[in-house]
Amino acid sequence: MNDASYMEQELHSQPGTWQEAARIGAAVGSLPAAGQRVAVIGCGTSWFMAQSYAALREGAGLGVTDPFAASEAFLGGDRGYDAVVAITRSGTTTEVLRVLDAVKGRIPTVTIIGDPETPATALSDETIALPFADEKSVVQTRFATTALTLLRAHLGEDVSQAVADAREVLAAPLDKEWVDAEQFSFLGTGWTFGLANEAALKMREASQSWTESYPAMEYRHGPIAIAAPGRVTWLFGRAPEGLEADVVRTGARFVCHARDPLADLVLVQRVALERARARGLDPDNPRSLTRSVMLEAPAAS
Ligand code: F1P
Repeated sequence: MNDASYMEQELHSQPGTWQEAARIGAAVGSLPAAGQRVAVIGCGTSWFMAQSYAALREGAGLGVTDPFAASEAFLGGDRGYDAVVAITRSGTTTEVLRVLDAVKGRIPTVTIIGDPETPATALSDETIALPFADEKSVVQTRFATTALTLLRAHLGEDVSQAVADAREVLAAPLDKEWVDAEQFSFLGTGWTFGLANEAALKMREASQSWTESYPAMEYRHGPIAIAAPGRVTWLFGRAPEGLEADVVRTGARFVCHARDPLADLVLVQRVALERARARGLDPDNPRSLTRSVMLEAPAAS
């Protein structure tokens, strides 16, 4: 892998970073306790990981857990949040910093962060640093999945099957049909809806591909009109009854694997990388994107 892109190197390191995160997650004491009302915030990829965590935590009966894009977070007093969990690889994303600043002293915050030497650390009551999962590529792969693995382990999940499945996915040949397809719709239910959103974003960021994402049961409520030969409908997790037949009838390719859904996201990362290569794009420096979005402070009046 001499001339491998950072994205390639980073996405291939995931089984190892997941194992490390699982160790930390199982022991960490700063994440919200069972029963607490929690808001989870992030931007871009980190927002989608927030969606997955929220569905897992609330689904496990551990308390109300609401995910927000940091720019659209409603954390007012009458919502009664006991804790805010922020997810940010860079620690410099303006919208995340604004939320941390706004709730300081009012709601306890814990930030899962890739680079702890950044402003988010001073603005957070607690941090969980994952510098071993930080990345050089603009397009995030391992930080996001490693943060989510930490959270899954903290919720009591055994992630060893996910690690094993990721290893398998990284060694498997890629289906050429996925590299050539005209369009992808990604679907999920519960925690895998966040993964579907992230898969669609990854393909857009790395390879400028046309992608969409929906809760699986929403797909028949209109978006299935896009499904056609040469296009792919990719479902994370279990397929709702009858969905596969409905998609197959359109001529689109239906993809749904039995493996751990987070490992299936690794497969999509690989497809995104191959599509970037096939189009002569540099996935480490995607068009119009920066490592994080840093907005200027409004001028003082
Ligand atoms: C979040 C993020 C990335 C996105 C883009 C801009 O960054 O939105 O997900 O790919 O590069 O930044 P962070 O807050 O996790 O550092």
